[in-house]
Amino acid sequence: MVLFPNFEYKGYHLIDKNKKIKKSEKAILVGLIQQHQTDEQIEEYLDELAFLAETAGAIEVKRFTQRRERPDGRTFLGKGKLQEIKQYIDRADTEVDILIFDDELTGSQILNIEEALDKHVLDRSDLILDIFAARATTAQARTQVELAQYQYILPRLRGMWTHLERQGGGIGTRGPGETEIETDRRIIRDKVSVLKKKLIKFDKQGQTQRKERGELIRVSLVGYTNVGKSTIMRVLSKEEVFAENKLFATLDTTTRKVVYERTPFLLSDTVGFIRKLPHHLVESFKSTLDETREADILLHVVDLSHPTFEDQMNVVNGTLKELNAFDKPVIIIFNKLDLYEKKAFDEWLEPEVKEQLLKELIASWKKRLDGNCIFISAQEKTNIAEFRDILLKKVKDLYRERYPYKTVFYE
Ligand SMILES: Nc1nc2c(ncn2[C@@H]2O[C@H](COP(=O)(O)OP(=O)(O)O)[C@@H](O)[C@H]2O)c(=O)[nH]1
Ligand SMILES: [Mg+2]
Repeated sequence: MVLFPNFEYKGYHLIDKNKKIKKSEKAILVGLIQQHQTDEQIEEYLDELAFLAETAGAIEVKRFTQRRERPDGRTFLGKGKLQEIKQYIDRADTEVDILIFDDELTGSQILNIEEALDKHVLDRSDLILDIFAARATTAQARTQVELAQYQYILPRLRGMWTHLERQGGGIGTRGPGETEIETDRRIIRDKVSVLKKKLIKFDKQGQTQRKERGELIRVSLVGYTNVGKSTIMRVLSKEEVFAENKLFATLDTTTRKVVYERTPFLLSDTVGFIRKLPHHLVESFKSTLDETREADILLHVVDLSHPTFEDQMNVVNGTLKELNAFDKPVIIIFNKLDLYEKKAFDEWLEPEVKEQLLKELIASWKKRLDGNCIFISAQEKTNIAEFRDILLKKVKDLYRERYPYKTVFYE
């Protein structure tokens, strides 16, 4: 019998046990800088990677970056940089358990770096999958994550086998041949097809549920992770929704019926987006994102206080395009106005000057977005009434457009 190389070995995922990062593991973060990126940008990206690592339970001890046209085929980084990292690891006063790369690496790149440094290596997709696996609580989310994990592993099988072979210890005297790898591939492909079938069932259940909601207008909160979607959901629907200062606190879609001025509509909160989201994850989360795809109005929430919020807006728009959910009425919700004010304005600034600066900021975005935006603080409940009015008007307009002869939903 062929041994399915399970990934406990040297830290690879064992799907059923998931969780690859152990609590408080000390991590080195590594980023490759492409030509067009500024130093500031790469710091922001690594800040995000650090936040992801922290969410997964690891602790950042050091960052390394390298400016390179493109990654090295074999080792991702250049030899010199690897050596520099090795020297850091070997120092007596440092403690390192793992390396986390901000990009997706190939199986053999991971293997080669692990060999060179004798430390576990995770790439960005690994890390995100790890977080998703830990956060998946419903059967549907678990199935979706598991599918994404298998699909991520499939092209990397050979690297993992080679891994076992080179490590030697106990797994068999000779390395696996094509047949063994082929057998494992078949096992994984079978698993993938079972999971896909399972997801189709969830899809059907979701479709039925959505059909039962009839003609209610559907509003969906979308946005980058940690921008305040769930907090806004809570403010608008006055119900307890889980919000947390962590990435991907929400993995499932929550839908609530909300009624303002006798106008009912459905409001949904769902998983957030992030840059370089593993493609398979987007694929397998399609049904969770159906609510977004089928929404009538999108509320695109933006964390105004984040230094790269415009970047994040582009990532969200790109993902929406990928989901075929781009072509809908959108209101941009610039959230965390309170935090923005704290960060952007000096304390001693005259209130009038502050007000003027804010006015200009708002005016310029209103102009750019054709008026379809609002600046709020969900936490401080600033401008919530105005936000509601804008939303309500959009909802009512849609009812009028869709059911011109019906008067029940609006005045
Ligand atoms: N300062 C500030 N923090 C906010 C605001 N809205 C949300 N947050 C915080 O941002 C974090 C992420 O919020 P959450 O609603 O979970 O974001 P989600 O990932 O988009 O659903 C939480 O710690 C919230 O308390 C706001 O208007 N101002
Ligand atoms: Mg959330």
